[in-house]
Amino acid sequence: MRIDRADVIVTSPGRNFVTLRITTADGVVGYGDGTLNGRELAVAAYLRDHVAPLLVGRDAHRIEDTWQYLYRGAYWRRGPVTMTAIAAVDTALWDIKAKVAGLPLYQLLGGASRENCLVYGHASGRDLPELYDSIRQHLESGFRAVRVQTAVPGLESVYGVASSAAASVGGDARYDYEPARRSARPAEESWDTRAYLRHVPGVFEAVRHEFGPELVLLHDAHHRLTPVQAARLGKALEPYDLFWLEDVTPAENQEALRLVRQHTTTPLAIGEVFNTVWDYQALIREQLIDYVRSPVTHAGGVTALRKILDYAAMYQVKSGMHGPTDVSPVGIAASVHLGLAVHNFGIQEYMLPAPQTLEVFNPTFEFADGGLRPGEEPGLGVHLDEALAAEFPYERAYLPTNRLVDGTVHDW
Ligand code: EZ4
Ligand code: CO
Repeated sequence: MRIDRADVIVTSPGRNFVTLRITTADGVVGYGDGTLNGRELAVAAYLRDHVAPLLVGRDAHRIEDTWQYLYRGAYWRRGPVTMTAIAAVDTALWDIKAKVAGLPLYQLLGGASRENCLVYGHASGRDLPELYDSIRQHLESGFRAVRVQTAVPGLESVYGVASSAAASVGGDARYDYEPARRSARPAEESWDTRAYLRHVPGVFEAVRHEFGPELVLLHDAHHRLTPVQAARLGKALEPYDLFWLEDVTPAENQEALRLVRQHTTTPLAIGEVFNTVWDYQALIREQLIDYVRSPVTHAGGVTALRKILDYAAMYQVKSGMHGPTDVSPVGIAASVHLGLAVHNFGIQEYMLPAPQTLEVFNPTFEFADGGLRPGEEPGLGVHLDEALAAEFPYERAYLPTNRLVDGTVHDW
Protein backbone atom coordinates (compact mmCIF):
# COMPACT_ATOMS: atom_id res chain seq x y z
CA MET A 1 0.00 0.00 0.00
CA ARG A 2 2.55 2.60 -1.11
CA ILE A 3 1.48 6.22 -1.16
CA ASP A 4 1.77 7.49 -4.71
CA ARG A 5 0.92 11.14 -4.15
CA ALA A 6 -0.51 13.66 -1.70
CA ASP A 7 -2.30 16.75 -3.04
CA VAL A 8 -3.72 19.79 -1.30
CA ILE A 9 -7.11 21.07 -2.43
CA VAL A 10 -8.15 24.55 -1.35
CA THR A 11 -11.76 25.38 -2.11
CA SER A 12 -14.26 27.98 -0.96
CA PRO A 13 -17.87 26.79 -1.45
CA GLY A 14 -19.40 29.30 0.97
CA ARG A 15 -16.19 29.46 3.03
CA ASN A 16 -12.55 28.32 2.76
CA PHE A 17 -11.60 24.68 3.29
CA VAL A 18 -8.27 22.86 2.99
CA THR A 19 -8.43 19.15 2.10
CA LEU A 20 -5.55 16.70 1.74
CA ARG A 21 -6.05 13.92 -0.82
CA ILE A 22 -3.71 10.92 -0.50
CA THR A 23 -3.63 8.43 -3.39
CA THR A 24 -2.05 4.99 -3.14
CA ALA A 25 -0.16 3.26 -5.96
CA ASP A 26 -3.15 0.99 -6.55
CA GLY A 27 -5.52 3.94 -6.76
CA VAL A 28 -7.19 4.10 -3.33
CA VAL A 29 -7.98 7.71 -2.39
CA GLY A 30 -8.29 9.07 1.15
CA TYR A 31 -9.29 12.56 2.32
CA GLY A 32 -8.31 14.54 5.40
CA ASP A 33 -9.51 17.94 6.65
CA GLY A 34 -6.74 20.54 7.13
CA THR A 35 -8.91 23.64 7.61
CA LEU A 36 -7.73 26.27 10.11
CA ASN A 37 -10.17 29.16 10.01
CA GLY A 38 -8.53 32.43 8.93
CA ARG A 39 -5.05 30.83 8.54
CA GLU A 40 -5.92 28.27 5.87
CA LEU A 41 -3.00 28.87 3.54
CA ALA A 42 -0.41 28.27 6.28
CA VAL A 43 -1.65 24.68 6.65
CA ALA A 44 -1.89 24.28 2.85
CA ALA A 45 1.75 25.37 2.48
CA TYR A 46 2.90 23.22 5.43
CA LEU A 47 1.33 20.20 3.77
CA ARG A 48 2.31 20.99 0.19
CA ASP A 49 5.88 22.17 0.81
CA HIS A 50 6.98 20.09 3.80
CA VAL A 51 4.77 17.03 4.28
CA ALA A 52 3.54 15.77 0.89
CA PRO A 53 7.08 15.02 -0.39
CA LEU A 54 7.73 12.88 2.73
CA LEU A 55 4.59 10.82 2.25
CA VAL A 56 5.36 9.59 -1.26
CA GLY A 57 6.58 5.99 -1.12
CA ARG A 58 5.52 5.37 2.51
CA ASP A 59 3.23 2.50 3.49
CA ALA A 60 -0.29 3.96 3.77
CA HIS A 61 -1.21 1.33 6.38
CA ARG A 62 1.37 2.53 8.90
CA ILE A 63 -0.77 5.25 10.47
CA GLU A 64 0.76 5.34 13.96
CA ASP A 65 4.28 5.30 12.54
CA THR A 66 3.47 8.13 10.12
CA TRP A 67 1.91 10.16 12.93
CA GLN A 68 5.01 9.80 15.11
CA TYR A 69 7.27 10.49 12.14
CA LEU A 70 5.52 13.78 11.37
CA TYR A 71 5.14 14.85 15.02
CA ARG A 72 8.60 13.94 16.34
CA GLY A 73 10.34 14.23 13.00
CA ALA A 74 9.53 17.92 12.58
CA TYR A 75 11.50 18.67 15.76
CA TRP A 76 9.18 21.70 16.25
CA ARG A 77 6.26 20.29 18.17
CA ARG A 78 2.61 21.15 18.64
CA GLY A 79 0.86 24.31 17.45
CA PRO A 80 -2.36 24.66 15.46
CA VAL A 81 -0.74 24.71 12.00
CA THR A 82 1.42 21.63 12.60
CA MET A 83 -1.30 19.64 14.34
CA THR A 84 -3.96 20.49 11.74
CA ALA A 85 -1.56 19.37 8.99
CA ILE A 86 -0.84 16.11 10.85
CA ALA A 87 -4.59 15.65 11.35
CA ALA A 88 -5.16 15.94 7.59
CA VAL A 89 -2.61 13.18 6.91
CA ASP A 90 -3.87 10.96 9.71
CA THR A 91 -7.52 11.29 8.68
CA ALA A 92 -6.74 10.56 5.03
CA LEU A 93 -4.82 7.42 6.04
CA TRP A 94 -7.72 6.20 8.20
CA ASP A 95 -10.06 6.83 5.23
CA ILE A 96 -7.79 4.68 3.07
CA LYS A 97 -7.44 1.89 5.64
CA ALA A 98 -11.20 1.71 6.14
CA LYS A 99 -11.84 1.68 2.38
CA VAL A 100 -9.34 -1.14 1.93
CA ALA A 101 -10.95 -3.05 4.82
CA GLY A 102 -14.37 -2.47 3.22
CA LEU A 103 -15.74 -1.02 6.48
CA PRO A 104 -17.02 2.34 7.66
CA LEU A 105 -14.28 3.90 9.80
CA TYR A 106 -16.18 3.57 13.10
CA GLN A 107 -15.99 -0.22 12.74
CA LEU A 108 -12.18 -0.09 12.79
CA LEU A 109 -12.35 2.07 15.93
CA GLY A 110 -14.27 -0.60 17.85
CA GLY A 111 -17.76 -0.40 16.35
CA ALA A 112 -20.79 1.64 17.37
CA SER A 113 -21.25 2.38 21.07
CA ARG A 114 -24.60 4.09 20.46
CA GLU A 115 -27.32 4.60 17.84
CA ASN A 116 -26.24 8.10 16.85
CA CYS A 117 -24.25 11.10 18.06
CA LEU A 118 -26.41 13.74 19.78
CA VAL A 119 -25.69 17.15 18.28
CA TYR A 120 -26.34 20.75 19.26
CA GLY A 121 -26.98 23.69 16.95
CA HIS A 122 -26.41 27.44 17.33
CA ALA A 123 -29.42 29.52 18.35
CA SER A 124 -29.04 33.25 18.82
CA GLY A 125 -31.03 36.46 18.98
CA ARG A 126 -30.61 40.17 19.38
CA ASP A 127 -33.57 40.13 21.78
CA LEU A 128 -35.73 37.48 23.45
CA PRO A 129 -38.40 37.15 20.71
CA GLU A 130 -35.69 36.68 18.08
CA LEU A 131 -33.89 34.16 20.31
CA TYR A 132 -37.10 32.20 20.93
CA ASP A 133 -37.75 32.10 17.15
CA SER A 134 -34.24 30.84 16.57
CA ILE A 135 -34.61 28.10 19.22
CA ARG A 136 -37.99 27.09 17.76
CA GLN A 137 -36.50 26.96 14.30
CA HIS A 138 -33.80 24.60 15.58
CA LEU A 139 -36.39 22.40 17.29
CA GLU A 140 -38.41 22.28 14.07
CA SER A 141 -35.30 21.24 12.12
CA GLY A 142 -34.85 18.31 14.50
CA PHE A 143 -32.30 19.59 17.02
CA ARG A 144 -32.72 18.38 20.59
CA ALA A 145 -29.92 20.56 22.00
CA VAL A 146 -29.10 24.22 21.35
CA ARG A 147 -26.34 26.61 22.20
CA VAL A 148 -27.88 29.93 23.26
CA GLN A 149 -26.01 33.17 22.51
CA THR A 150 -27.50 36.59 23.07
CA ALA A 151 -26.79 40.20 22.22
CA VAL A 152 -25.78 42.41 25.14
CA PRO A 153 -27.46 45.82 25.57
CA GLY A 154 -25.01 48.57 24.66
CA LEU A 155 -22.74 46.38 22.51
CA GLU A 156 -23.14 46.58 18.77
CA SER A 157 -22.19 43.08 17.74
CA VAL A 158 -21.39 40.18 20.01
CA TYR A 159 -19.81 36.78 19.38
CA GLY A 160 -22.31 34.11 18.37
CA VAL A 161 -25.24 36.37 17.51
CA ALA A 162 -26.51 36.55 13.95
CA SER A 163 -26.66 40.18 12.81
CA SER A 164 -30.14 39.85 11.35
CA ALA A 165 -33.13 37.60 11.86
CA ALA A 166 -32.36 35.89 8.56
CA ALA A 167 -28.58 36.19 8.39
CA SER A 168 -27.53 35.07 4.99
CA VAL A 169 -24.96 32.28 5.11
CA GLY A 170 -24.08 30.56 1.87
CA GLY A 171 -27.16 31.97 0.19
CA ASP A 172 -29.56 30.38 2.67
CA ALA A 173 -31.57 32.49 5.06
CA ARG A 174 -30.66 31.20 8.49
CA TYR A 175 -30.20 32.34 12.06
CA ASP A 176 -27.02 30.64 13.03
CA TYR A 177 -23.78 32.49 13.13
CA GLU A 178 -20.81 32.56 10.81
CA PRO A 179 -18.00 34.61 12.36
CA ALA A 180 -15.37 34.59 9.58
CA ARG A 181 -15.86 37.37 7.05
CA ARG A 182 -14.42 37.59 3.55
CA SER A 183 -12.53 40.82 3.72
CA ALA A 184 -9.04 42.26 3.49
CA ARG A 185 -8.87 42.83 7.24
CA PRO A 186 -10.60 41.35 10.27
CA ALA A 187 -13.82 42.99 11.42
CA GLU A 188 -13.67 44.55 14.89
CA GLU A 189 -16.15 43.78 17.61
CA SER A 190 -16.43 45.44 21.00
CA TRP A 191 -16.78 43.99 24.45
CA ASP A 192 -17.81 44.88 27.99
CA THR A 193 -17.59 41.98 30.44
CA ARG A 194 -19.66 43.64 33.19
CA ALA A 195 -22.53 44.31 30.78
CA TYR A 196 -22.35 40.69 29.58
CA LEU A 197 -22.35 39.25 33.11
CA ARG A 198 -25.34 41.41 34.07
CA HIS A 199 -27.38 40.32 31.07
CA VAL A 200 -26.77 36.61 30.42
CA PRO A 201 -28.33 34.95 33.52
CA GLY A 202 -31.66 36.71 32.89
CA VAL A 203 -31.69 35.43 29.31
CA PHE A 204 -31.23 31.82 30.50
CA GLU A 205 -33.95 32.29 33.10
CA ALA A 206 -36.31 33.46 30.36
CA VAL A 207 -35.34 30.64 27.99
CA ARG A 208 -35.87 27.97 30.68
CA HIS A 209 -39.22 29.49 31.53
CA GLU A 210 -40.28 29.53 27.86
CA PHE A 211 -39.00 26.08 26.83
CA GLY A 212 -39.15 24.04 30.05
CA PRO A 213 -36.67 21.84 31.88
CA GLU A 214 -36.04 19.17 29.22
CA LEU A 215 -34.35 21.15 26.47
CA VAL A 216 -30.55 20.72 26.41
CA LEU A 217 -28.98 24.21 26.66
CA LEU A 218 -25.35 25.23 26.21
CA HIS A 219 -23.48 28.53 26.23
CA ASP A 220 -20.08 29.70 24.95
CA ALA A 221 -18.23 32.50 26.79
CA HIS A 222 -15.55 32.42 24.07
CA HIS A 223 -12.42 32.92 26.19
CA ARG A 224 -13.41 36.37 27.50
CA LEU A 225 -13.54 36.08 31.28
CA THR A 226 -11.02 36.10 34.08
CA PRO A 227 -11.17 33.10 36.43
CA VAL A 228 -13.15 34.96 39.06
CA GLN A 229 -15.60 36.36 36.48
CA ALA A 230 -16.00 32.84 35.08
CA ALA A 231 -16.69 31.48 38.55
CA ARG A 232 -19.39 34.09 39.04
CA LEU A 233 -21.06 33.32 35.72
CA GLY A 234 -20.98 29.58 36.39
CA LYS A 235 -22.64 30.13 39.77
CA ALA A 236 -25.25 32.49 38.33
CA LEU A 237 -26.21 29.95 35.66
CA GLU A 238 -26.56 26.96 38.01
CA PRO A 239 -30.37 27.26 38.37
CA TYR A 240 -30.79 26.90 34.58
CA ASP A 241 -29.11 23.49 34.33
CA LEU A 242 -26.72 24.05 31.42
CA PHE A 243 -25.31 21.00 29.64
CA TRP A 244 -22.10 23.01 29.58
CA LEU A 245 -20.54 26.42 29.83
CA GLU A 246 -17.77 26.66 27.24
CA ASP A 247 -14.39 28.40 27.08
CA VAL A 248 -14.90 30.55 30.16
CA THR A 249 -11.25 31.60 30.24
CA PRO A 250 -8.55 31.57 27.56
CA ALA A 251 -7.22 28.44 29.35
CA GLU A 252 -3.64 28.56 28.17
CA ASN A 253 -3.19 28.76 31.93
CA GLN A 254 -4.73 25.47 32.98
CA GLU A 255 -4.45 26.40 36.67
CA ALA A 256 -7.05 29.14 36.19
CA LEU A 257 -9.69 26.44 35.99
CA ARG A 258 -9.00 25.35 39.58
CA LEU A 259 -10.44 28.60 40.80
CA VAL A 260 -13.49 28.35 38.52
CA ARG A 261 -14.11 24.74 39.53
CA GLN A 262 -14.04 25.48 43.25
CA HIS A 263 -16.94 27.87 42.88
CA THR A 264 -19.42 26.30 40.50
CA THR A 265 -21.10 23.03 39.59
CA THR A 266 -22.02 24.22 36.09
CA PRO A 267 -20.30 21.71 33.77
CA LEU A 268 -17.34 23.14 31.88
CA ALA A 269 -16.16 22.49 28.32
CA ILE A 270 -12.83 23.67 26.94
CA GLY A 271 -10.38 23.10 24.14
CA GLU A 272 -11.56 24.00 20.63
CA VAL A 273 -8.30 25.96 20.19
CA PHE A 274 -6.13 23.31 21.90
CA ASN A 275 -4.11 20.98 19.73
CA THR A 276 -2.50 18.25 21.84
CA VAL A 277 -3.14 16.20 24.98
CA TRP A 278 -0.60 18.39 26.77
CA ASP A 279 -3.02 21.32 26.64
CA TYR A 280 -5.49 19.17 28.60
CA GLN A 281 -3.12 17.36 30.90
CA ALA A 282 -3.88 19.16 34.19
CA LEU A 283 -7.49 19.91 33.23
CA ILE A 284 -8.29 16.22 32.79
CA ARG A 285 -6.11 14.77 35.56
CA GLU A 286 -7.50 17.20 38.13
CA GLN A 287 -11.05 16.86 36.76
CA LEU A 288 -11.31 20.61 36.21
CA ILE A 289 -13.45 20.20 33.08
CA ASP A 290 -16.26 17.93 31.94
CA TYR A 291 -15.96 18.04 28.15
CA VAL A 292 -13.05 18.05 25.69
CA ARG A 293 -13.83 20.41 22.77
CA SER A 294 -11.15 19.25 20.31
CA PRO A 295 -12.32 17.97 16.95
CA VAL A 296 -10.33 15.48 14.87
CA THR A 297 -9.24 18.34 12.56
CA HIS A 298 -7.30 20.46 15.06
CA ALA A 299 -5.92 17.88 17.48
CA GLY A 300 -3.71 15.75 15.25
CA GLY A 301 -6.35 13.49 13.73
CA VAL A 302 -8.28 10.39 14.74
CA THR A 303 -5.15 8.77 16.21
CA ALA A 304 -4.36 11.63 18.59
CA LEU A 305 -7.92 12.56 19.58
CA ARG A 306 -8.66 8.91 20.37
CA LYS A 307 -5.77 8.98 22.84
CA ILE A 308 -6.97 12.25 24.41
CA LEU A 309 -10.47 10.80 24.81
CA ASP A 310 -9.20 7.52 26.29
CA TYR A 311 -7.20 9.53 28.82
CA ALA A 312 -10.28 11.69 29.52
CA ALA A 313 -12.43 8.57 30.01
CA MET A 314 -10.38 7.57 33.06
CA TYR A 315 -11.57 10.80 34.71
CA GLN A 316 -15.20 10.70 33.51
CA VAL A 317 -14.52 13.53 31.09
CA LYS A 318 -16.45 13.24 27.82
CA SER A 319 -16.15 14.35 24.21
CA GLY A 320 -17.71 17.56 22.91
CA MET A 321 -16.12 17.86 19.49
CA HIS A 322 -16.01 21.26 17.84
CA GLY A 323 -18.23 21.31 14.75
CA PRO A 324 -18.82 24.79 13.35
CA THR A 325 -18.95 25.29 9.59
CA ASP A 326 -15.19 25.89 9.57
CA VAL A 327 -14.61 22.19 10.19
CA SER A 328 -15.17 20.71 6.72
CA PRO A 329 -17.55 17.81 6.10
CA VAL A 330 -14.42 15.60 5.96
CA GLY A 331 -13.57 16.69 9.51
CA ILE A 332 -17.17 16.33 10.72
CA ALA A 333 -17.34 12.83 9.22
CA ALA A 334 -14.13 11.81 11.01
CA SER A 335 -15.42 13.24 14.31
CA VAL A 336 -18.75 11.42 13.96
CA HIS A 337 -17.06 8.05 13.25
CA LEU A 338 -14.89 8.53 16.34
CA GLY A 339 -17.81 9.82 18.43
CA LEU A 340 -19.96 6.82 17.51
CA ALA A 341 -17.19 4.46 18.62
CA VAL A 342 -15.84 5.89 21.89
CA HIS A 343 -17.58 5.05 25.16
CA ASN A 344 -17.21 8.56 26.59
CA PHE A 345 -19.06 10.45 23.86
CA GLY A 346 -20.78 13.58 25.21
CA ILE A 347 -22.23 15.71 22.42
CA GLN A 348 -21.21 16.88 18.93
CA GLU A 349 -21.50 20.49 17.75
CA TYR A 350 -23.19 20.76 14.34
CA MET A 351 -24.07 23.79 12.27
CA LEU A 352 -25.88 22.79 9.10
CA PRO A 353 -23.35 23.33 6.26
CA ALA A 354 -24.14 25.71 3.40
CA PRO A 355 -25.70 24.02 0.33
CA GLN A 356 -22.57 24.58 -1.82
CA THR A 357 -20.42 22.99 0.85
CA LEU A 358 -22.57 19.86 0.73
CA GLU A 359 -22.51 19.80 -3.09
CA VAL A 360 -18.72 19.91 -3.13
CA PHE A 361 -18.10 17.34 -0.35
CA ASN A 362 -21.13 15.03 -0.68
CA PRO A 363 -20.90 13.58 2.82
CA THR A 364 -22.87 10.42 3.66
CA PHE A 365 -23.38 11.32 7.32
CA GLU A 366 -27.03 11.89 8.16
CA PHE A 367 -28.76 14.18 10.61
CA ALA A 368 -31.82 12.48 12.12
CA ASP A 369 -33.45 12.17 15.58
CA GLY A 370 -31.34 15.10 16.78
CA GLY A 371 -28.10 13.28 16.03
CA LEU A 372 -25.57 12.41 13.35
CA ARG A 373 -24.76 8.96 12.00
CA PRO A 374 -21.75 8.50 9.73
CA GLY A 375 -23.30 6.17 7.12
CA GLU A 376 -22.31 2.63 6.28
CA GLU A 377 -20.06 2.93 3.28
CA PRO A 378 -16.37 2.00 3.54
CA GLY A 379 -14.08 4.78 4.74
CA LEU A 380 -15.15 8.21 6.00
CA GLY A 381 -18.05 8.49 3.57
CA VAL A 382 -17.14 11.74 1.83
CA HIS A 383 -17.06 12.19 -1.94
CA LEU A 384 -15.22 15.34 -2.89
CA ASP A 385 -16.34 16.67 -6.28
CA GLU A 386 -12.97 18.08 -7.28
CA ALA A 387 -14.21 19.65 -10.54
CA LEU A 388 -16.87 21.55 -8.62
CA ALA A 389 -14.36 22.42 -5.86
CA ALA A 390 -12.19 24.11 -8.48
CA GLU A 391 -15.04 26.48 -9.32
CA PHE A 392 -14.78 28.01 -5.82
CA PRO A 393 -11.31 29.56 -5.48
CA TYR A 394 -9.89 30.67 -2.13
CA GLU A 395 -11.06 34.06 -0.87
CA ARG A 396 -9.21 35.81 1.93
CA ALA A 397 -11.28 35.74 5.12
CA TYR A 398 -10.61 36.55 8.75
CA LEU A 399 -12.20 35.87 12.10
CA PRO A 400 -13.08 39.11 13.91
CA THR A 401 -10.89 40.81 16.47
CA ASN A 402 -12.21 42.24 19.71
CA ARG A 403 -11.64 45.41 21.74
CA LEU A 404 -12.92 46.58 25.09
CA VAL A 405 -15.01 49.73 24.85
CA ASP A 406 -11.92 51.80 25.83
CA GLY A 407 -10.02 50.39 22.84
CA THR A 408 -7.92 47.72 24.55
CA VAL A 409 -7.47 44.54 22.48
CA HIS A 410 -9.38 41.70 24.15
CA ASP A 411 -9.76 37.97 23.51
CA TRP A 412 -12.28 37.35 20.72
O1 EZ4 B 1 -15.78 30.72 17.08
O2 EZ4 B 1 -15.20 28.00 14.89
O3 EZ4 B 1 -18.03 26.71 19.72
N1 EZ4 B 1 -17.84 27.18 18.63
C1 EZ4 B 1 -17.10 28.24 18.38
C2 EZ4 B 1 -16.90 28.61 16.95
C3 EZ4 B 1 -15.61 29.38 16.74
C4 EZ4 B 1 -15.19 29.33 15.29
C5 EZ4 B 1 -13.81 29.92 15.09
O4 EZ4 B 1 -13.32 29.53 13.85
O5 EZ4 B 1 -16.60 28.86 19.30
O6 EZ4 B 1 -18.00 29.33 16.48
CO1 CO C 1 -16.64 27.63 21.10
